[in-house]
Amino acid sequence: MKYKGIIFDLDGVICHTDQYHYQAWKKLADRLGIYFDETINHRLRGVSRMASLEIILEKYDRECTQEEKEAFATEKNSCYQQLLGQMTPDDLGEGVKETLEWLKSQGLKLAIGSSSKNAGIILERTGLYGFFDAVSDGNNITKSKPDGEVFEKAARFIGLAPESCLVVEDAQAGLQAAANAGMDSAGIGEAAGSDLAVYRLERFSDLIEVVKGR
Ligand code: B16
Ligand code: MG
Repeated sequence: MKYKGIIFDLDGVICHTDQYHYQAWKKLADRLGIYFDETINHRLRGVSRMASLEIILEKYDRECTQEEKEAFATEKNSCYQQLLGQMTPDDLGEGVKETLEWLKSQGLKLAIGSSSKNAGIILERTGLYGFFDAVSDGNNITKSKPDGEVFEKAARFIGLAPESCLVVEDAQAGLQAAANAGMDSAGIGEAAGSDLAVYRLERFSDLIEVVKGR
């Protein structure tokens, strides 16, 4: 097989927490009277919490202090975590569990590479806690996607060189991060249409054909 390990983005690839991010940011934006819609939300995919807040504040008619920004981010995160509390294993994307199990049965090392600081909660809620060989997330990085750090660390955690790893991503920032880390990537969802994606997945289970080299 061409790859020895696969590093998965979490939000938008393994499960669809993107809708919860949207609801939580929308609640904050509405409270502050800031215009926010799905198009602006789109720019938040894969980027860190504070970078997401900066994008939302572009439409705010006043300057905020660092303390205010931190309070806003905390407010959004509390709302987001409440929404995450409703998640169950049924929130995994279609074919995700079966495909992950098949990949594992082939001896591939599997890791998470997510910008989220809530990755642990999400994995727990969806029944995947402990399934992956390693989790590299928003808690162990200093630079968020599109920097390659989150994937470089994931590869290090599973003991593999970048060229032996394939990244699966739904966001442009994530595909860029994979390229910056020297890794091939497979795009799913909107990222499937990006020139940066080496492989284009119509569905998650298409990964099986990719690793078989077909
Ligand atoms: P949190 P991913 C990313 O996760 C999300 O796509 C992005 O929208 C979010 O702002 C970021 O995590 C930080 O999340 O506020 O939970 O730390 O796609 O890299 O798995
Ligand atoms: Mg994502």
